[in-house]
Amino acid sequence: MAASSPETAKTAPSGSAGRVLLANPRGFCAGVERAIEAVEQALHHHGAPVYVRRAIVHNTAVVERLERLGAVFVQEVDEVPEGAVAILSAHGSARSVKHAAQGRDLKVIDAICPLVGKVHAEVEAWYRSGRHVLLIGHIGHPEVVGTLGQVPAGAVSVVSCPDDLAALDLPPNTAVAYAVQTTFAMRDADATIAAIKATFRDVAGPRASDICYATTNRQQAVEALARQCDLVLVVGDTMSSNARRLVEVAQAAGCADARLISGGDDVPLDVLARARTIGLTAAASTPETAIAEVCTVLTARGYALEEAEGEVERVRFRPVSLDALNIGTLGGSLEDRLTRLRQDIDQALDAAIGHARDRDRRLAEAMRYATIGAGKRFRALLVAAVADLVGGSYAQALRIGAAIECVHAQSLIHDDLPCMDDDDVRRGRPTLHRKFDEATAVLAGDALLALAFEILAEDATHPDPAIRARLVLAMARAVGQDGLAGGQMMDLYPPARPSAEDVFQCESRKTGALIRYAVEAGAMLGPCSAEELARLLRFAENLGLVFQIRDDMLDSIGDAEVVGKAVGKDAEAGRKSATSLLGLEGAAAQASQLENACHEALAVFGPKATPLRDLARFAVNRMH
Ligand code: GRG
Repeated sequence: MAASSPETAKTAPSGSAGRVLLANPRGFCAGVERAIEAVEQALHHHGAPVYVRRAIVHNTAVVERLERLGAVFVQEVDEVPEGAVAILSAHGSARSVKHAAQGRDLKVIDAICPLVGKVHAEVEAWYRSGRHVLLIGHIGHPEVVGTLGQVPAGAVSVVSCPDDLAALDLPPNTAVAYAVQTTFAMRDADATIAAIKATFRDVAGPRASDICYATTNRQQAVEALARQCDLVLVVGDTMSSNARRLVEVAQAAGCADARLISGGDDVPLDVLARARTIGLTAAASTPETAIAEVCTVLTARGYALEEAEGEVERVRFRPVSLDALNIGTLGGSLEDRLTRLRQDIDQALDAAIGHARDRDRRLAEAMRYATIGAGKRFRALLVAAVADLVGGSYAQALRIGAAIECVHAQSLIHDDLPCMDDDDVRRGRPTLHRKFDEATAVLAGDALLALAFEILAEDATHPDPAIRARLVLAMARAVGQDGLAGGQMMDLYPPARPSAEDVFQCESRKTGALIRYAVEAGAMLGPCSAEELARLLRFAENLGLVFQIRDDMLDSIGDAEVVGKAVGKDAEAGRKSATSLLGLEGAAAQASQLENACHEALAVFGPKATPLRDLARFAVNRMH
């Protein structure tokens, strides 16, 4: 609260000094509220202390309040005692930070704002599709540091203004993509994006702006009122990038005197005499108490408060999952596990395809093109996670994962052929028949399918021949008439008026079968009771449907660059899908119900099923 100075102690009549226009919206955004709540919840569940790497949000008052509740703020995770709870800030963290936390066996909660997470996913997808990424942001800002840390060094260049482009050593024919720090100034980002488009010939960018809704709304709100004001006060912390941007926006909009203040104690009393109209706003990380303090000081000086019209914000995020506290023996966040598994699967596939000199080199090259260094590896991770849950071997799970990836790749190659979906782009690259030719695509698919069965049948996959036979049998069923081939047939030749049940059957075979197989195969690697198996299969059934529904939704709402393949094809072909049957909102609601059913099926497994829960969450929210 502001100290009671002689000036503030006297209360002047309301409106005699002028008016205060309160910008709308102002103050906390949904991502900030969610991150602060994550610390409070972690303290509630685990007791003090919990450790927080860096300021959870850029506001000293928020940090000090959480410190009083028992949070300990550190600069790096190596300051956190082994095994303790470590919370990562809302600005997002580099992968190396999570690896370091994993190395210390910390229970990690990632309080990253979901909208920053979206930028991370985009940057990774662009990097994986071979583009150099230009990140429009402020060098050294934690969000920028975290985003850079999602991909190898050198894959992203940070630019903050058009002039920075000249310093980049990139020829104009470089394929680039841009991403933007979520709290960047809109006007500056627009200028830099225009300069990028003028400099490079092949430029990709996000479908919707990366600058978050809260930054956009607060900048627009202060811009709208700044012109009428003699003074604009932005309540926020000097650490806060979005707070500083609000001052700049007010100045650029024509207010001669715009200042950043931390709270009531900081109100510049000396300039109030010159200010009849004061604009008041607050950064997305500023607590309501600080704004209220300023209002108290100003009303005591005779100003009347007036709410300006503005956007009503209804954005709410799901709370940060406290499940993430249990890393499980597979270790790390979902992204970390995926990164590690991708490397291991790539190695396993490379070894399985082999480098024999007496074999056809073009065929082997096409098989590698279709399988190595691409794809999310969702199904392989699923096998590994289920194997881990039942105490099975990672090496065996890896071989089964590689076999599944061969079948999956085969189905994608054939699906993309002109006689089926006729696609030119897959996983952000030319489809196999475009890169090679149709005959090679058919034969590479055949050879990959054979390779899958070869891997499963080999001794190294499991010492027990009966288990190997079951693995082979279940795979044959997953790809045949009751699986991928049957599902694809229903997709290509649907009944004249397909019912919801027809669509369900088609998707359950085309997509669900391989996902069910991944779970079933993983469960074969360790002891599993009949009840546990039934629950895992129920989980798999729901997960397969969620995965396909999200696929249908991405066809409507996805960005081709991020998804890695053409979008809008279902509508173009008049194909019945979850989205056309239920509408976008209905499909999202259905996906959410199915995700809940996944979690319900896993409930008995406790923390050990965390990686599976992460996969269900990923399936519902994925953008690619
Ligand atoms: C396997 C014998 C046999 C025949 C195949 C062509 C065909 C018959 C089936 C088509 C199956 C198909 C393409 C289903 C769609 C499944 C789906 C949602 C694929 C996308 O999977 P992601 O998102 O892809 O996991 P990435 O690229 O990440 O691996």
